[in-house]
Amino acid sequence: MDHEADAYRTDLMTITRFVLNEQSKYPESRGDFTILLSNIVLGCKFVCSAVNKGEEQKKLDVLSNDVFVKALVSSGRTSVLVSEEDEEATFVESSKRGKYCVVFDPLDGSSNIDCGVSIGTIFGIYTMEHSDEPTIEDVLKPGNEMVAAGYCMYGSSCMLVLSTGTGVHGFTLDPSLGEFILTHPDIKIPNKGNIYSVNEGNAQNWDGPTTKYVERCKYPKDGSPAKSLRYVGSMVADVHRTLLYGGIFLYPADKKSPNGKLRVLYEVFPMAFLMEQAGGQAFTGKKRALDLVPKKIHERSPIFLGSYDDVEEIKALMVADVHRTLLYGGIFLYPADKKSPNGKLRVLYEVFPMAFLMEQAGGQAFTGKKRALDLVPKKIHERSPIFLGSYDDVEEIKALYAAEENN
Ligand code: FDP
Repeated sequence: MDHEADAYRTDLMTITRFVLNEQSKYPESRGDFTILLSNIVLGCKFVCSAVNKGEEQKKLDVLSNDVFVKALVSSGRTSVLVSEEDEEATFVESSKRGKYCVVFDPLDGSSNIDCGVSIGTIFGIYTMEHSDEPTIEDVLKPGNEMVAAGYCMYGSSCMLVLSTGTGVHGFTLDPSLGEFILTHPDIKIPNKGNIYSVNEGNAQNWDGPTTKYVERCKYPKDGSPAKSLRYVGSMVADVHRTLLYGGIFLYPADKKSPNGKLRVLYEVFPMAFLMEQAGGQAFTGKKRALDLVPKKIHERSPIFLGSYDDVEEIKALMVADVHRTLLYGGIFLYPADKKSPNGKLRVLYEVFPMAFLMEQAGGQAFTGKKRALDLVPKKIHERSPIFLGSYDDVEEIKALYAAEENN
């Protein structure tokens, strides 16, 4: 008899026991998080059972949302809820309020329900840092302020993947016990994977770096084998596979959807949080995904997430547009236009650093009016038109602007 294996099998680490253990490391904690989580778990068990019964999509969407909202409100531990299903945020009545805010998609990937493909619930949790009346600002916060995030996947088994900021842990629902049991402790994503996951049907509308990246997945230049394409079209399933096997999942910007498709608060942030906790990365095409500051609760963002090295590659391609100019000369421009009189690029963290590099490399950076580095931004996310690159090339555009001014 294998006593060691038996000892493991009989020492059932339920999700509640796991969170209580974590909580005991913080003497000041009063069990609020455990209570909140047990209500999220209840919602997941309900959805799992409804999915298994084969409820139709429309009914399931509404049912799942109702169950989660009611469970979260009745936990007495929440103040603001944001659900994919509800246009407005829910502000919990004062007698039932608690210190947490939960953002969630009760049934993500729901267009897959009627054909039995895996779908899931995604959630992220913030804490309120004040005891005043809750406002929408309590959830319009960057993902790096989340205290926990996770998803539950309803597939061949029902699995809940959770991070409270100390690694990523997977719990599988044992239907006979009705409990989520720890089956995948401390999940780490491989540093590099051999799978890419994207809706290639949108390829004709992608930008240059995204096209180039996917091309490289198929025709690697370094002699490595081509990556396999896997795309379920259900975020939880695609991200779960990426987390376990490595590789990259992307839903990039395209000409038709400049912000991509996926929602910042309850899709991008929770998955980015889990990826980072598992040793991977999540990038928007411009910056670390968790550093986004959403302005609206249903805001979208492009996303590239997965294995550290794979995401590093797309990051390099995204900055390569400017890098190429630096190495080979020529000019890079993102000018003003009638629709965007200030162009698109942000002064503080796009224009200034690149202008600094150009000047240090002997080139120039010009806004159409003045030396870019002489701008004095009035707002942190201010934009400016920019022309940067080889000294003489920028000189030419400066002359054209000067001539126009003199006319
Ligand atoms: P769905 O439309 O089925 O709800 O954001 C929702 C989502 O699914 C994600 O789960 C999934 O990754 C993505 O949309 C799929 O989008 P495409 O159909 O455009 O590929």
